[in-house]
Amino acid sequence: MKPSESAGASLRCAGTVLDLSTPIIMGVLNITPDSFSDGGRWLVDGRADLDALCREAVAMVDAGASILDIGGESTRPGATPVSEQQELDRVLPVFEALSRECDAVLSLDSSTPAVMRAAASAGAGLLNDVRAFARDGALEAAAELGLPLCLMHMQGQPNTMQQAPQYQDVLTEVQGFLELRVSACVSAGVPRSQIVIDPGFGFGKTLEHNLSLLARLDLLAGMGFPVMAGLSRKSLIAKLTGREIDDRLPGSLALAMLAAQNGASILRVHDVAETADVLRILEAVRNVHTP
Ligand code: 7PJ
Repeated sequence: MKPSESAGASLRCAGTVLDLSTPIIMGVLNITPDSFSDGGRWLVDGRADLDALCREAVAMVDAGASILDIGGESTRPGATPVSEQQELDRVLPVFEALSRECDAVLSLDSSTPAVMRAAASAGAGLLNDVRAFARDGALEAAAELGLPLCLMHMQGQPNTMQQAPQYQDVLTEVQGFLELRVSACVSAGVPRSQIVIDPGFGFGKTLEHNLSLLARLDLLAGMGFPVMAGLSRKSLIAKLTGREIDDRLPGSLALAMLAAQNGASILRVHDVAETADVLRILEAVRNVHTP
């Protein structure tokens, strides 16, 4: 089995170097009332429950997460838009607390330049944007902050993206979009070595589109950037297995294995300990010496 094309890559995350020579895990912490899987879990009267979050964050890190992804905007289809102030109120205290309490790279899941700047000051080590830094001012802010960036592909906007996703050729179009965003980043002064790409599973994609992207994730890995894959608990699992959200762990693990095998370097997941087992098994098979 071949490791990813970008094996050997590393990311410089505000004081920590993330080694991507084998796939690593990003644990998801959504500080929102309405995210599809952990929505409402961490918010009490509109504010983050910091004690509970710190316990969960430490548990995720102990279980094998190298990165924690913290977001204050739900991007599920039909989610209510969030204001800049609401996003700040939700995530900033979390960055402040977790940068003291836990030993992982903290990633911000946001498209909003002011939130990027504030989170970076409060300890963020990576910026993850489902809109690939296309919002006004986002790319400038990101380039100035000097953190690694994850560029994700999305067709359309969250509230309508799942209505009728359409592609002539999903692989070529996603790849073309990511190439354009990489060029924009490089022109803005972001080093190529600080860029991560992500096909955006479930963001303006039918089941068929998601499966094509997963089956040929090696093509994206071949672009020479580490690939992030977010498949955990997503609705493609429901379409394939009929399972409700709480019963999607087996499907999530199968998808995590396939993504890592096909070249993903960062797995964005809710179930960290279970995904860590998957990666242990994959690495053992990759490292076995066969005649
Ligand atoms: C993704 C994400 C993903 C990246 C979400 C959820 C839905 N960021 N943010 N990739 N999905 N980079 O919590 O699963 O797939 S929000």
